[in-house]
Amino acid sequence: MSVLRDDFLWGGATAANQCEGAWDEDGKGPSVSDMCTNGSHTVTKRVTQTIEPDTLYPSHEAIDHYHRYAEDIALFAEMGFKCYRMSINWTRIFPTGMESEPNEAGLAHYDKVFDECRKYGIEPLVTISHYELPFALVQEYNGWASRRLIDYYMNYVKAIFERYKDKVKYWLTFNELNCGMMPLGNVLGTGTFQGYSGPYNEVPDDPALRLQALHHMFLASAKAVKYAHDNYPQFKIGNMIAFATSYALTCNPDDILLNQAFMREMNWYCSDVQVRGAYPAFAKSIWKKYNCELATEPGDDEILAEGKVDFYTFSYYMSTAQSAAPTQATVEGNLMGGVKNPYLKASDWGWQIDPKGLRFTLNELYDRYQIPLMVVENGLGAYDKIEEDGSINDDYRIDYLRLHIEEMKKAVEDGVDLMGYTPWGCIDLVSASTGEMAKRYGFIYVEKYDDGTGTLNRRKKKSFDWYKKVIATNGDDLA
Ligand code: BGP
Repeated sequence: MSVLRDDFLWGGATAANQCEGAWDEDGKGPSVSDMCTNGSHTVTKRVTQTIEPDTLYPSHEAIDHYHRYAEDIALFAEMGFKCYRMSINWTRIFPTGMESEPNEAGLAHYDKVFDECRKYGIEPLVTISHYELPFALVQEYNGWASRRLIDYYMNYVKAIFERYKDKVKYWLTFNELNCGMMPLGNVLGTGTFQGYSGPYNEVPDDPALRLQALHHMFLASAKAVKYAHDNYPQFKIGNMIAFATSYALTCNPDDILLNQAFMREMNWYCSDVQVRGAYPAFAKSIWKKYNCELATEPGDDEILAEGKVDFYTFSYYMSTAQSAAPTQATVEGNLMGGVKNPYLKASDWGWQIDPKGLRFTLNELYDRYQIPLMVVENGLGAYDKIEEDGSINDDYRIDYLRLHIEEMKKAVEDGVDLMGYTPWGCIDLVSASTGEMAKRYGFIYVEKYDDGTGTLNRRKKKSFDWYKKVIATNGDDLA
């Protein structure tokens, strides 16, 4: 008997900007991701204000999912997916974000994608905004720094809710909202890089402005939740946090306090607002730390209170540690900082692998919030090799996923209400942090390479059949 629910949402996750390509087709406008060049583990990708000639912008073609969605979804169905987490590219629906009417060609595209999912009984889980802010809103308003964006976001939300009300039940308001807590979030998260060109992690940073931008995003998220609850009672709306699990490096009280502050700032600040509908008490200390005089309007508290999410989702790849001692070596990772944990090994990209940290995190979250949880990103970015016989033996990926699923099951036995699991990049796609293709996560290999070449053909990796068996046994057979 599986410890997981009978209706457990097994599946995989992608984002439009990292897989669709067709960046300027059928009326689509440029998004913030379309202004990012390629990069690598060692060379930081750049953001540009105009499209530079002879420069590779990986999102422009990506893996061409826009034209190959039917083939890709058929492969997901073959693995037995119950759920496909994907995003709608905002700029297909509103090319600049500021139009009053949506672009019919863009809307029609996602009708086809959702119909294709439904054909196989796959439940779409749609991220409304996954690093796809219309670039025009950066040029015009400096992104979410402006309160005006709440209305533009709501125009978009209303258009897609109404259009897809019979096809989509599960929605996430913003991908990894808490990346706005980090300087790295300026480009893909808050869109606060008006006029800036250069390495995407070196945008002149104004933490107070990011906190203000986040306030606008909290309001936008809450309004979307309330609008759904009022008009589409069948919908379930979740948040999405890049969970930065962190431990005190030692039991030195200085490390403990530092870690507590880190967890509050990186995780609980955004989570508490979206789940509890109000800023936590410690928010004041964060505003003070960053000299932020948060500009609010009468009624904001009510908006937040009325927009509590129905379920909590997060990405989990790694954990980190905090030390008050200045000499510790630091770690790399998706958005987070911290020091090396001597008990953990790291991936090729320096992300510290910590399956038990997933059990810890699920328990921490459920203790705090008591609402259904879902792991909507997890996985191992790795170099894959095609053998002479054409096979790809990604045992390292199977090991990573197996260990995480085992810990997920233990968390369920601990009492956590877990809805589902959608590992990241179920098909190889462009890396968000580096712009590479070489950092692969998929069960499906895509013949696309870092120089932009490749046939774009798909082939199954060893993990494909493994995951199919995992789903078929509802997680019982992980061998
Ligand atoms: C998360 C993002 C995804 C994704 C993933 C893996 O932060 O939500 O968009 O790409 O991390 O990160 P990367 O692509 O940098 O390896």
